[in-house]
Amino acid sequence: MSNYIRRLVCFLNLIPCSVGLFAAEPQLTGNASAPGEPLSLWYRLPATRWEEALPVGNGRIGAMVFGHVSNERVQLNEDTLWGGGPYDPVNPEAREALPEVRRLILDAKYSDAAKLISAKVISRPVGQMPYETAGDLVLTFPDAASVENYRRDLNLDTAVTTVEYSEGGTRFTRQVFASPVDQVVVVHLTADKKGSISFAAGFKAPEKVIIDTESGDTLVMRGTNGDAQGIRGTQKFQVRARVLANGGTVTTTSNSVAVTNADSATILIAAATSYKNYQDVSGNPEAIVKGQVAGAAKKTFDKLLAGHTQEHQRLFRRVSLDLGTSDAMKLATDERIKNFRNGQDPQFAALYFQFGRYLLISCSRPGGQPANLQGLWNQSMNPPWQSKYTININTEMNYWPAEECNLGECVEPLIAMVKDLSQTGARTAQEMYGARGWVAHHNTDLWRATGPIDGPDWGMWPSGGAWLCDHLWDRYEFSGDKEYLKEVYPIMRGAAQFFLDTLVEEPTHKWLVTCPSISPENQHPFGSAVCAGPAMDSEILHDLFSNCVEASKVLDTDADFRRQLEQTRARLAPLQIGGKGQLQEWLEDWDGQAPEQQHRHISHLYALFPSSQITPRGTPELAEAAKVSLNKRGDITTGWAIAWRINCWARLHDGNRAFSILDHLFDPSRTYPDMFDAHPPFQIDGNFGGTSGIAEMLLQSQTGEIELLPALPSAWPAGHVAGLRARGGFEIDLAWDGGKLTNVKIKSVGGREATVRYGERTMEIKLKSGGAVELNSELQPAS
Ligand code: FUC
Repeated sequence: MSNYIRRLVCFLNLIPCSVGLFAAEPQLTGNASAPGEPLSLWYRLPATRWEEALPVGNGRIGAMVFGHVSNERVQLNEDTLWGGGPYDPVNPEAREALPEVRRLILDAKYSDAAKLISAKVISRPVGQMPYETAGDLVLTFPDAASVENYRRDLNLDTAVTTVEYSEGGTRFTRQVFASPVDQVVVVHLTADKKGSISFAAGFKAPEKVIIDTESGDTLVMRGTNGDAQGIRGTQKFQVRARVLANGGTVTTTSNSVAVTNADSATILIAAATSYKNYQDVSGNPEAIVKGQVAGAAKKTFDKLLAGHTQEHQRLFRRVSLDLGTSDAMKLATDERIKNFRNGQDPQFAALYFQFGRYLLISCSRPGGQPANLQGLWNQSMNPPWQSKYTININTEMNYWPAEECNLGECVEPLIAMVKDLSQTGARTAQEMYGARGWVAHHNTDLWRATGPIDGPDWGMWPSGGAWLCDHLWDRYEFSGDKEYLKEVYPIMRGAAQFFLDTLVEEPTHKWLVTCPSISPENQHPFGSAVCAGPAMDSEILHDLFSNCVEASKVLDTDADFRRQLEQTRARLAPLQIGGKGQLQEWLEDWDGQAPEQQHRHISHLYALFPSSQITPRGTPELAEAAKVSLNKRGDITTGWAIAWRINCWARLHDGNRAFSILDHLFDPSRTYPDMFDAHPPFQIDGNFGGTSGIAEMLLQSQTGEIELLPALPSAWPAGHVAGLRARGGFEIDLAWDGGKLTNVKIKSVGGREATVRYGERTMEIKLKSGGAVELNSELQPAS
């Protein structure tokens, strides 16, 4: 069958359309003009692979748009579409085995301990459930001989992705966005000549779906989620696309909707599952998506677009960043990534920063699921690491930029997940450890599984839930909202309670330590990662206990528990400096003998970032030790691990070192053409960690002071940032020139006092809620 006939057959819906089968794209000339828009990603050609497609999302549903001319692919996601169903993976043999595991570890029989953990402690099943794709919407257009002036872009300010091209003298435009207001993905097709819009829409299905049409204009995909790890898929899901045309005709076959000679067309796509919460999958996706499509269909396209843009900009426009511009920004985005190492593109860092904020707004909004390993965007039924929540670094990193970059609301899905984990984790604490409180190990999924998974060297780590509690406290630190703190305090308290019940006394110093545990996911020199008292655990517990102590004071509650925490905190293993001058990763000085000296995880550096237990001014010896450890680990590693190092060097006030590592993050080996971070493969944590790193270079507030330009690199001699947030409830605008602060404006949201620092100079400020002050480079009131 010739290509032309195949395409005609497809267009007339005689056989189902699918990606690949009719993917003959026309001859194409890209747009050579240089728009130089500071807040757009743009390209001269369509995406040839998923990591070139552009993401849109409303926090719950998302799409990856490829921008193909003849066969457009809009890959869809819904954030509760995961494999399996409610399950409890706790290994019933764990509780009896744990005393023996502890004895083996304290006798230094680490490999034997690891074997026993594999046999009796690791969860059943050994893995957790995968996040799944919701399939593709495929649009097939009539043959085009040649196409000119092609361009596609993603505008971060409007949160709309647009494809434009000219064909036979007609200019075609396709816009796609995911509306948080109307809960639909909207695809809008127009042309500058009437009657030019003709296409057929179909779904390309993942497993177990039935595709149908309804009401003469609507495509419906009904499905069941996948089984995984022996857990049956018990969710139903539905994706529904209604095609509305202006002029022309709309016809359907059993599995496609065709539009012929319309002036314009709008496709409204809704997606939902039967997930109500981690224990209940009795929802009615059909009722949900029907309601959403019907609601959106009542509005004009212009109204849908205006509502969407306004809601996006409410969050996005809170922060602006200018690091300077150059001719480099006139290039297409993929070309800028390739060229970045040649220097002279300061604006790319600002674009990366704003892309990170765009991604967080698009994948983590109140009411939805938190950002997983790929945020919201995944084209597979079994993505890398199942695109779960890896809580030994990756999930936390996703939320590092949130508060500082003025997106506090975006943390709400994470807080809701931690609340769920405090319930499932209470069962795990009780059944596995016979302990009160709650525990979560190194991973979780939609079903809030909290047991140790994968194997002892990855899963046998009890501090995931405790680390997540940092974000509960940070929300209070940045907002000062006591009502909120009252709600989350019991969750923080429960996390601390678990450790009060399970810490063990190590024989040498009589410190209280976690056991069994690991320093994620690094093997020590004795044949395993399993150990007692890795530094990271003491550091996390130090913060958890301190935050609970502070919270109980703010709320004036729980005095006995507070005392218990203070006493236990005093007996945690301290930060130690090893024989090579390094910050020690384990209880003993094993660092120099560990098999992977350049391991991607820098778990013991938690004390430097995200924690503030190590600071250059407060603990200079430890800060030096942290430098030794960071230098030994090296700068070049996986995407997220590079991002962690940027934040650490910013905390050490070394802007040029932080910038040189940023350079590695922007390398094509770590940044895909669509600017998604490459572990590789795609993992979104590097985007968020990089965004946080850029913010940390400009502003820090973890020591009780608001520190301005603490790690400004020489590559950004002049610039301006507005809207960053500082702990204590402050909003900061600052400008600099010649590498020096020129002025700063500080607005108080919470009405608290603050010390402002620039280099060695400090200034006390006292502001009422809503009050603002402007200071000059001397930190004196600006005239
Ligand atoms: C941790 C990391 C890996 C990867 C995975 C999702 O296990 O060590 O590099 O990021 O999470």
